[in-house]
Amino acid sequence: MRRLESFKKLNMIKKILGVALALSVMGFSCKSPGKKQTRPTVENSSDQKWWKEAVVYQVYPRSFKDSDGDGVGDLKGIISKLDYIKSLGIDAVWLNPIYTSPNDDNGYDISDYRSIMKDFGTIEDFDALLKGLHERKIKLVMDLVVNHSSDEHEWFKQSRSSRTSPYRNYYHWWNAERGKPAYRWSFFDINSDAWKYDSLTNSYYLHYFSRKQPDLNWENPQLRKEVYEIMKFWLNKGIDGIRLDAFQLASKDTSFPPLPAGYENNIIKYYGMGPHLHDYLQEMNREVFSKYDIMTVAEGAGSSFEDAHALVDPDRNELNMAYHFEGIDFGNFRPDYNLVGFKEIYSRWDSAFAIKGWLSIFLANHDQPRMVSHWGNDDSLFREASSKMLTTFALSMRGTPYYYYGDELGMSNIKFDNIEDYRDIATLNKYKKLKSDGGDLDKYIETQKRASRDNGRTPLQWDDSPNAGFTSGKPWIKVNPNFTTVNAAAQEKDSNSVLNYFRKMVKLRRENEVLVYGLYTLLDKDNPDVYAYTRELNGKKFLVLLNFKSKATTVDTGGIDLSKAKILISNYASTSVDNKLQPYEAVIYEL
Ligand code: TEU
Repeated sequence: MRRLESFKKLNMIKKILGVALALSVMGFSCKSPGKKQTRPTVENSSDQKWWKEAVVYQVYPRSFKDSDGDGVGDLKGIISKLDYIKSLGIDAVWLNPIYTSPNDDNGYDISDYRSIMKDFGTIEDFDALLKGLHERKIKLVMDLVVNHSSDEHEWFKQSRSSRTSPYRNYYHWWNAERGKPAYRWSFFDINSDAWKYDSLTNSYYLHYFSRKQPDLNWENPQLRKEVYEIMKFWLNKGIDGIRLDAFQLASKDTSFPPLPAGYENNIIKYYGMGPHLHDYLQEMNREVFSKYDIMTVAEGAGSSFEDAHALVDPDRNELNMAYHFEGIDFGNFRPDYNLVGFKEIYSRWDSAFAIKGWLSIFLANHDQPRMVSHWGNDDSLFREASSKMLTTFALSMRGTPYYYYGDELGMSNIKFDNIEDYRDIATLNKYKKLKSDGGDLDKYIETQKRASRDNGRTPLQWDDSPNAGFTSGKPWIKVNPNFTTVNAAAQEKDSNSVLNYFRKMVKLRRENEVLVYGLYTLLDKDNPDVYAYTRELNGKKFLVLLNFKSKATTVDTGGIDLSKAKILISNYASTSVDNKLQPYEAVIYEL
């Protein structure tokens, strides 16, 4: 019944948006119905924002560049590569967490929110990094993990010390004399159990992620105030944005009622968008965000368009943008993956945000396998062409592109054969669980070659010297052996390299507002091989053709006249202006 209602609501929203969109394309603006336009325009200059126009480059600090030979990337290492980052043409850097942490989950378990992890350097290094970025006109977005902290955070140490501690309610506790709390599934726990018994106070605490990542209790106004002060600490240093890690999980029904069996297969529906999430975000906006010109983004967007809209509708004063997982979860390692479905997902989300709100576009991040292995083809024959094709997609869609370090080189999955090579708690703990359940471990290792987060966390391949020039010591995780051929130094010298293609594509986006704000229209939607669309703004119209397959194919652009089409970018040395596409060919025409 509830599903039917929300389905009806969704259709209604779709209809309203569809009508509004059609009106705006036909020349009627929602804001000024009398204004006649023949083509879509940016309705209002206040709708134009730097964070919509930015290309965000994600740096995984542990693997970017090590300056002191301990095998772990660090801030000084990033500083030494600022000119490289600048040379990419990107506008903002998103840094994964760099705060003090025991590293149970590579920094996503923070034990002090105001200091820098020893492995990464000092607060002075941070200040120098921020200065270096700003001198190069690059903004910095920090990753803030406040759905949970580390169990080694002072708050948690105090909280667990006694039931009467003033910090007790900073976390979710369940007194054992009430019996065992209703089961909660955990992402990283060896027993998939999010309640951990603590004998010290004869109570259970909640941890949706690992045991060392207890969930913070957002119901507690004192905790919220502390978090806002932490945000101000970094914002007052001059950072330009905040990514809120896993924040859709922050609000919980604290009566912790039993949930239906198998609910963990639809975890966001049950854990996401809890009862007070919007209250918290509105308060956060009032207390913090509204006082700075910053970009704010939450990881996760609930499980429907309504959820996502509510997070980013500018009239609600919560966040600037969100990113949804529907696209990224539909990988080519899934048996049901197909390009028609992929196109349908991106088109559906685009249409839902055509009028209001803003999304990001990403094909990889630190929780995913490498872009080229996931969506393209990492065989040496096609690695370059398919990397460039995917870059064309990520930078020509509407939405702020988040581009993951190393993808600009076409880095691919490392595909470890042995569990000993893995470092990620997600892979390791699932392995342990499977082992104790007597599961098929070989099969598991095979799936991890496609899906493990460690595939995307190997060191950046700078050159062909030992350890790819990442470290003079022993890297914390193995370097992909293909670094001898796939590396930045080699690609600098080659004007047709994946790296130089990325730079060209960033420049094309920067120079053409149509790629940022333009109306997106899908073409040839049932074509199983080609993703084709137009982008249109202020009389400018671009056609994007992307062959997602390793064979030559054709596309039906519905009668678009290509006779005057100008090639703006293409990933092949020779591109014929017609409806034929070579394997993994990508081309953008101006019509
Ligand atoms: O990820 C939250 C999230 O939803 C992930 O659990 C994702 O589904 C998972 O990584 C897939 O294996 C964020 C961070 O991006 C991730 O790196 C952290 O491990 C996690 O939060 C806990 O902080």
